[in-house]
This record gives sequence, structure tokens and C-alpha cells, in this order.
Amino acid sequence: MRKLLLWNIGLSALALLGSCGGKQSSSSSSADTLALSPAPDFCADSAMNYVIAQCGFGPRVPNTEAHHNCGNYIAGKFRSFGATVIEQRADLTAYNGTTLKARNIIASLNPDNPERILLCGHWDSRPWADNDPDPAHHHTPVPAANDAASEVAVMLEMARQIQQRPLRIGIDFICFDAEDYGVPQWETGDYDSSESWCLGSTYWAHHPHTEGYNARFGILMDMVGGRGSSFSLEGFSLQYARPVAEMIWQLARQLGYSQFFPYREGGYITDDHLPVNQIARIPCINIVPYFTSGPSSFGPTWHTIADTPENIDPNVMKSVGQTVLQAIYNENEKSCVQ
Ligand code: AHN
Ligand code: ZN
Repeated sequence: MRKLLLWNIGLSALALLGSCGGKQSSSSSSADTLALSPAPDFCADSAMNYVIAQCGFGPRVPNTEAHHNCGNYIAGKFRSFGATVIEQRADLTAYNGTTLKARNIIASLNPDNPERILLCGHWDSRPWADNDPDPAHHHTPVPAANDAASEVAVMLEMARQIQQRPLRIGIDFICFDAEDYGVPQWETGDYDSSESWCLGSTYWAHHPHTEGYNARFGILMDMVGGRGSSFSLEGFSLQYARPVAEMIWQLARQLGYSQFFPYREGGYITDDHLPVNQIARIPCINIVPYFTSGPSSFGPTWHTIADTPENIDPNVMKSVGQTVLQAIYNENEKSCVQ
């Protein structure tokens, strides 16, 4: 009942209603300004190191040794930051019939708290750089620094920071597998592209890692480190989780990241937030870049062999990591449980 009510009221009222015992900071005087709970400083250099480490394994294409080894690395890192890690394994069928030995990596903080926030991204690399300007590379795997080491790096750095300043609220970091095995542009067969992406998240949405899993909301991050990136309000995010999107873009503005989070609408993106919204029924936004010029709206390195750590801007990861950390610490203040 409380939850239903929350979704139907404005954000400033939401902040007031959610606060326990009127512990509202004085900075929330203006109707559109959100109170900022104390939050740790996201370290961009640390996140950069996590990008480099993941790329050091080679492209993390499902069914490869690099994928196996990097999966162990990611799970081990989250464990070292005090998270409880569940590895959800599944045999998923790619569009072309290939069986993918997939592994969703789920790292939970305060796993017993029913009040939770879901943070997610994918960790697999695309097997084909099919958007590379040079057709000679169209069958070469993507190094995948931005797509998707960046989002895993941001989640790892958030987990490291949270360990230093523990939360009461529950957090689930989910690294989805097999997001990026969608039908390549060079494929000549008659395949349904829309069904070919997001296999790991679709599996998780049908088989959540705990029975009856729920979260207040979800935040998907996809390609959150590319140089020159800015994040527009994505269409499905507004459709399914507008209050969450408005809260994040507002927090980004208050933290001085308007340059990275312009308050304007981008396109509708088929991505891991769709199964989370449509199957798991958790309102989930997508922080995904929107380039208004160049070869792709996802940026010049998207699905090319140039998706390397040199083309990552740590300041972009900082803007995302700091904003999402702030949202989590704000939610933590609202938590009345424990
Ligand atoms: C579409 O191309 C429609 N969605 C892409 C989702 C994606 C791929 N994100 C990262 N790689
Ligand atoms: Zn991709």
C-alpha cells in the first residue's frame, strides 16, 4: 500500500513521506531540490583500474576462457568488498542456436533486508565488432572497455565505497551475462533481432535469485565510461520508472554533473532494463549514452575494435558512480527497517 502510494505522488513529497522521524536535512527547502545525505566519494581512478583489469582478460565472450576467468575476477572482487555472491548459471540459446554457458553474477549487501535497490549492467563482451568502420574487423570480438567493463567497474567501485560506510538498506549488484550476443549486422539469415539481446537478464527476470525477489527500483547502467558521453532520459525509463529517472537527473544536476546528464529525452533502447520492468515488474531506468552526432547514438566506439580503455574517460564514470551512490545513500535515510 505504501509503495503504491509512493509511485503516485511527486518526488519532493516522496522524499518527505519516506523520511523516518522527520530527519530531513535543511537543504531541502526548495520544492525541486532534493536533500543530500552524506555519501562517500566515488574514486574514478579506482574504477578505471577495474576497467583495465577486465580488459586484461581479453574479450569476455561467452564460452571462452577470458569469460570464465573474468567472471571469477568479478565475483571475487565483490566478495572481497563484503558482498554475498550468487552465481546463477544457465545454458541459454543464442539466435543462431549456439548454447551459451551463461553466468549472471549477483552480489548482495544486507541480503536479509527486504528493502532493496537493484543496480545492474552486463559484463559479457560482444563476439563481433560488426559496427567497426573497417569491415575486416566485423568478425573480431569487441575489447568491450565501455560496453561493458565500465558498468561493472562502476558497480565494483560503489561496492568498495559502501564497505567503508555501510548501509542499512539492501543492495543487489547484478552483472548480467549474454546481453550482447544479438544478431550481427552482417548476418544474412532471417532472424528476429529483438529477441536476441539481453538473454541473461531475461533469464534472471524469469528466475530471480531469491523467491519473490523485489526492489524499490532498479538502475541499469550500460556503457557509462565512453569519452564524450552524455546520458539523456531514455524512453522506456520514463515509461516505466519516471520518478526514478527524474530523481537521478535531479541529483546529477545538484552534484554538478548536468553536462553528463542533460535534462532531455533520448531514444527508446532495447536493453536489460526491459525484462526487469516487463517480466520482473521492478521499475528500472537505463543510464545509457545518447550521442546526437557520429556513426552511432551509443558513441563512436560502439561495437568497434576501438572500444578500449584508452577511449574511456574516468570523469564520465565518476558522474554516474557519484550520482548513483548519492541516490543509494538518500534511499538509505528513508529506510525504516532495522
Ligand atoms: C540495440 O541495439 C537496440 N540495443 C543495444 C543494447 C546494447 C548492446 N547495449 C550494449 N550493447
Ligand atoms: Zn553492445
